[in-house]
Amino acid sequence: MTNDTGHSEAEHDAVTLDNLLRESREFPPSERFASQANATPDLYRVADRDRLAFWADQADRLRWETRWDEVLDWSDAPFARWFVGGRLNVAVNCVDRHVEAGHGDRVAIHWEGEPGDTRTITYADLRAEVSRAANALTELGLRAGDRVAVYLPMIPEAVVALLACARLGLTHSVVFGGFSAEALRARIQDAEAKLVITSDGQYRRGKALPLKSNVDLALRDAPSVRHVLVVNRTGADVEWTADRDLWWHETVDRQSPEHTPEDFDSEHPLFILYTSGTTGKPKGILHTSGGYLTQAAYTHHAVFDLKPETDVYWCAADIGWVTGHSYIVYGPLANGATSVMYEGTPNTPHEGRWWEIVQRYRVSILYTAPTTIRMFMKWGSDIPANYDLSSLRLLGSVGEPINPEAWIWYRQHIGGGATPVVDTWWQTETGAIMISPLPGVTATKPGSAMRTLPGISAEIVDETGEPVGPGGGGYLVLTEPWPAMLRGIWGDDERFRDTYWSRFADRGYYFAGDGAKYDEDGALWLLGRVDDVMNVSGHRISTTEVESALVSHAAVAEAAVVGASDPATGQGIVAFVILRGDATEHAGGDELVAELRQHVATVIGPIAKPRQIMVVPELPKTRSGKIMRRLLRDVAEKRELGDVTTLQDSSVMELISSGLGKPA
Ligand code: 6R9
Repeated sequence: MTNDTGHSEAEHDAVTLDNLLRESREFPPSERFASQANATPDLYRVADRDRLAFWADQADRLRWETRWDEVLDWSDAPFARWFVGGRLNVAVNCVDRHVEAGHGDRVAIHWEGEPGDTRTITYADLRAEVSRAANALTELGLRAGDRVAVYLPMIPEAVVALLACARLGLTHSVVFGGFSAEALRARIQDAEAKLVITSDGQYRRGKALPLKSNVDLALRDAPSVRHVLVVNRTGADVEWTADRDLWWHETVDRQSPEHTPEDFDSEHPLFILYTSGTTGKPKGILHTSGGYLTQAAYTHHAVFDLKPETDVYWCAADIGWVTGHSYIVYGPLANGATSVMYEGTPNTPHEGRWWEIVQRYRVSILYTAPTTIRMFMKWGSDIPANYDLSSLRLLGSVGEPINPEAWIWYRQHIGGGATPVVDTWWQTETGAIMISPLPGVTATKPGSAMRTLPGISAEIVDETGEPVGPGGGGYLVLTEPWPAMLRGIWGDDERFRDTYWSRFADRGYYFAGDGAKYDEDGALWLLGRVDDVMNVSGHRISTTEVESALVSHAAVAEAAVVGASDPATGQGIVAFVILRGDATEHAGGDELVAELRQHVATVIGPIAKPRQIMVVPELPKTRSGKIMRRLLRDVAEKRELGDVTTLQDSSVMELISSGLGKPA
């Protein structure tokens, strides 16, 4: 299930994505935008002159109870310490200090539920709610350093839960509400969470779906959990375990709205967020407090040009994704922004739902993913044309490379042909945006993330770590530590070094796992993952994870999974399976294939359901027994086969391609 052909796979990716680089259109910033922009060209110069002094200036965006003595301690690399000796409270920075500065009446969150119910939460309301929740968690016996799993839909309590954890120094671990009970269990077990915060159910596509029932399943084997705090969202019947389960409204609402915060070390753990790796077990990416919040706040200010008094900002991500952490919760709230938060799907009850929301709240900044933009393109430009979108002044994209055509469509049909579009590259591991145009400064090319932000150092290097010049392609690396960088993988230092720091160990570079290329003008183009992690609608799913799920089904002997490029979702999951001897009589049977797809959805979550499953007699393997996914991808993408010389038995490809692998 692993492979040893990483290098040739990267070259292969570079070739297939080469057509992205034919882009010659360029959009310089308008005078009007530039004259009011938060970012200035000077930022690059200041940061280049003295990087650490630049970051120290950015840290001054925050309120520190004790100032730091040293900006960066890199003596124990790759374990960084930023703003050493500094102490702060993250929740106070996101909430209380805005109230104290006289902005208690400013709306923090305009929330809209899928059924159409709404809530308006000011900074003063948020302070009261976070304080109540913090008092409740204290009453439940939680103490700084304990882990709390959060498994919630996009409701205000999700934001409140995260901030209450931050306020108490508890480490939250958000698990996406679309993940299965199995996935939840693995994450709870790994972090040894003491509390799970969930809801009875969630609204999706006009239906109330259960959520707590997954928690009940997960907790059959998760002895660390003492309590489950349940938000009443849908009113559905739920099973109840006495002494363990508690209603949010009974436990939180009766608490005092006053809570005296403590301060915590700059390096106090803030959250763990699990992300796919190249082996089956998800990695718990660990983030800490001071450096993370500094970079989240700075990037949110500079890249989104936020003016807290006048902007209405909407990051339409889920809180279970790192984008939700940094750009729904921590960045915007640290900056005192007014945000929109929407619970449901974009086509419930109609395909204009988002644009209705933009019109209603006069949204000025919108941040979403290319997969969503492509879906809107498919639905047609006449839908957004029915709404007044003139309030929009900046658009952002994140999650995967944005195709130039989607970029152009986004700017034209959503941005009225006038707004800057910022394509932002970053990862769960980087914590905050790393590569992006600066609106008002950078002339953008559709499809390019352009260049590293001031204060960030990246390179594109070849196999040996040598930087490639203009026009060259290779591996994206980060060459200097940055404040929001991950501090490790929860409970697995070795895997942390191995995954990110061993590839270019002699140079001390962080290996991002993405291929990238400079065009002749030096603009940076991301080319997708070079490892075995797929990107499906912006979700990272490892091939191994899906393979393991397939192999866990009684009928499957062996499985190989590849991400094939897909016009709608970026990549689609295509699986090749070898059936067990006694199952071969249904070989290729539609029923079995349907069952296998469902099985993967149950084990990992619906997002990981393969688009296609082909039953094959053999899998292509190298001499050392490793599957050559590159060839399977050729089949999945209906291309001519690449080099087969390292195959153990080259005839297997004929077997697979000749139709024995019946597409289903
Ligand atoms: C924030 C986020 C990280 C991976 C990353 C890369 C891809 C994200 C991108 C992009 C091209 C962009 N990615 N943004 N690729 N252009 N603007 O997505 O975090 O879920 O950890 O995924 O997503 O491949 O390595 P995460």
